[in-house]
Amino acid sequence: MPSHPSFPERLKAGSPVLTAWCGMPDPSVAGMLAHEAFDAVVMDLQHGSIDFAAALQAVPLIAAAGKPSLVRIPVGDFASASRFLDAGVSGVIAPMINTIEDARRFAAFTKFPPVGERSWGAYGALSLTRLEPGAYLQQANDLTVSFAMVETREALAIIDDILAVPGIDGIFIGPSDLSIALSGGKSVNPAGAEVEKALDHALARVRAAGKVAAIYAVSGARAAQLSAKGFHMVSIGSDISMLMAGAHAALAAARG
Ligand code: 3PY
Ligand code: MG
Repeated sequence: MPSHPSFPERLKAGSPVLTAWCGMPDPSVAGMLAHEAFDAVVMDLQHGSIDFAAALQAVPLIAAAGKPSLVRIPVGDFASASRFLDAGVSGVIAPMINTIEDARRFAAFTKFPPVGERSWGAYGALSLTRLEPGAYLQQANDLTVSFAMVETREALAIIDDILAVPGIDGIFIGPSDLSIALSGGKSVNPAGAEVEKALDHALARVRAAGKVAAIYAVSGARAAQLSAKGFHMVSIGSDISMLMAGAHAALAAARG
């Protein structure tokens, strides 16, 4: 069933959810990656070149492969978060959540009352979940996951407060931006010692809050390390990096 009412439960089920990460502009790329052995597909509207319309079109393609879809919205674009939930995504990742007010506003747009202020109009989600409107209204807040990105010193310092905001289901670490922040802008090193220490701290705080922790990994090998650390969801590389890696490997083999 393509509705994924169990996505939040799946996140806590034990083995980490491994997601594809798509930024290429054609929705069929996300649809095709959904047929690979990923557990879910994330579309990146912050840094990818996929736009709102293409990402919306990808949602039913991903669902047709029996997989949940998630989106990373552009910074502060909480209205799009609601529209993607209306279309039937199972999760939204909001970058640069650096204040409690950011977290509250994000939750307001992604959760129905009494938790938030999400407005009614979930037409794609009703189709994908096969739920009647009343049932969807009652269940929606628990069927979808709102991830606040923690990727600055400010966010790290108030991680407990972000996790305590009603409607924030978990945090998603951006290790590259975090490494830039922790080095005072000197370097980008998403697997450096300072980031590693911050990840351990963040994971401990998430566990204490009983919520979920997700992170971006630049490669499959890094994803294995982060899964072993205990992240509930790990997003791997990107469609474009996989395309380039495949091209390099094929050309290296062809040229001996
Ligand atoms: C980061 O590492 O900063 C991210 O946002 C992941 O793409
Ligand atoms: Mg980032």
